[in-house]
Amino acid sequence: MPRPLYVTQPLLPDLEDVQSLLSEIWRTKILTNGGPFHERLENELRCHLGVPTAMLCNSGTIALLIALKLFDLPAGSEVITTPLTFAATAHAIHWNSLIPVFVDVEPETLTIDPASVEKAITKNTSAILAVHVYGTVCDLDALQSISDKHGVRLLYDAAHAFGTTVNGRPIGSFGDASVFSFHATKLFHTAEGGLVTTSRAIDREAIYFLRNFGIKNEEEVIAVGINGKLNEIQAAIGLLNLPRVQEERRRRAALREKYREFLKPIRGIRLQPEQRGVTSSEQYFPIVVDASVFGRSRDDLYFGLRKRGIYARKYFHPICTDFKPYQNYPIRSVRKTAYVNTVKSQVLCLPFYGGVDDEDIADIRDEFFVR
Ligand code: T4K
Repeated sequence: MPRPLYVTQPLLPDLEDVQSLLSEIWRTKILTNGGPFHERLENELRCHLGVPTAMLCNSGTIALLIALKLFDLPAGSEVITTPLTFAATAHAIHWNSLIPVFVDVEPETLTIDPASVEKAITKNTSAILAVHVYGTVCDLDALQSISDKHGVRLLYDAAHAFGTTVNGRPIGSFGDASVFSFHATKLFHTAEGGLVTTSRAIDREAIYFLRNFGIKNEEEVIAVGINGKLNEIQAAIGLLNLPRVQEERRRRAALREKYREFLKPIRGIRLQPEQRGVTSSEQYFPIVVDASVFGRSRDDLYFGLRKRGIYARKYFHPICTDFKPYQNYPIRSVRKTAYVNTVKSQVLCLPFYGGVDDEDIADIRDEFFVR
C-alpha cells in the first residue's frame, strides 16, 4: 500500500457509475431540494437501517442540530454528554442555546458512564446526548432507565455506528432520536452528509420542516428551520456507495481480527470489548496504551508510526473540555478523578479500512515491538 497510510480512506464508487448518475442530474437539472436521488436514498436508508424515520441532512453536525431542535428543549437547559467525542457533539448543544454538561466515560467501553450521568442530573437537565464512540454501543438499558426516571430526552450521536444492531434491533431505533454522519471518513458516506433517525414515523414531518427552513408551501413557513438539505450529487454518491458497504464491513472485520491477533498478547495494550449481541459498524479501531505496562507512551507509538508514514489518529484527544470554548466546564464523575482525563492520553485509532493490506499490518506490528 502506498504511503502515507491514513486512519481511513473513503469508499469510492466506480467513476463511470458516478458519471452515469451525473448525466441524469444534468438532464433533469434537478440539483437539490429533495430531488429523485435524494428520495431514493432516503427510502433505501430507511430499509437498510430498519427505522421508520430516516431523514437525510447535509452533515452529521446539522443532523445533530436538527435532532436537538426537534424536542423543543428549553433554552438554557442542560444536556449531559461525553467529552470524549468530536467537537461537533458539544457544539450542536451550544448552538441550540443549551448548556453542555460533560460527564465521565466508562473505563471498559469509553462510552458515557451512566452512574456519572445520574449524578449530573439536575432540575435543569432536559436531555442526554450519548455517543456510540468508535462504534462501541453505549449502555442502552441504563441510559434509558435514567431518561425514564428523570423525564429527560435521550438522544444518541451514532456518527460511528452505521448499520450496527443490538440483538437484532437497529441502533437508530434506541432513545428518542439518533444521528449519523455521512462524512467522507465514515463507513457509509455521501462525501458530506448526515441522517436523523427515530422509531416514530410521525417525526418525519417535523424533521422535514426543520431541515428546509420550515417551508410548508409558497406562502407558509411554519417552523424555524435551517438549510439542512443534502443535494442530488451527494445523494447519487450515497446510492452508489450503499450496496458496497457490506463488502467494506467484511474487509474491515477481517482486518480487525488480524489486529486483535497480534495486539491481544501485548501487555499494556487494551482493545475495545467485543460486545455480545452487537453487530459492529467497523468504523474505527481504537487501542488504549498503558505506558507503565507497555513501556512506551501512546504519543511515542503515534510518532513511531508517523516515521513509517502511518497516520494513526489520537481521536478524541484533546477532549472537548480541553478546547477553549469548554475549558471552564467541569467533568462530572462518580470517581475522584475523571477517568476520561487519564484515557485521553492513551487512545490511538489505527488505520482501519478495507485497503489496509498484510504488508501494512506487518509494518504496524513491527512498530509495537520497537524498544
Ligand atoms: N459526532 C461524531 C461523534 C463525529 O465523529 C462527527 C464527525 C460528527 C458528530 C459530525 O459529523 P459531520 O458533521 O462531520 O458529518 C474527521 C471528520 O471530518 C469528521 O466528520 C469526523 N467526525 C471526525 C472523527 O473525523 P478530521 O479532522 O480527523 O478529518 P481529516 O480531514 O483529518 O481526515 C482523516 C483522514 O481521513 C485523513 O488523514 C485522510 C482521510 N481522508 C479524509 C478526507 C476528508 C480521505 O482520505 N479523504 C477525505 O476526503 O475529522
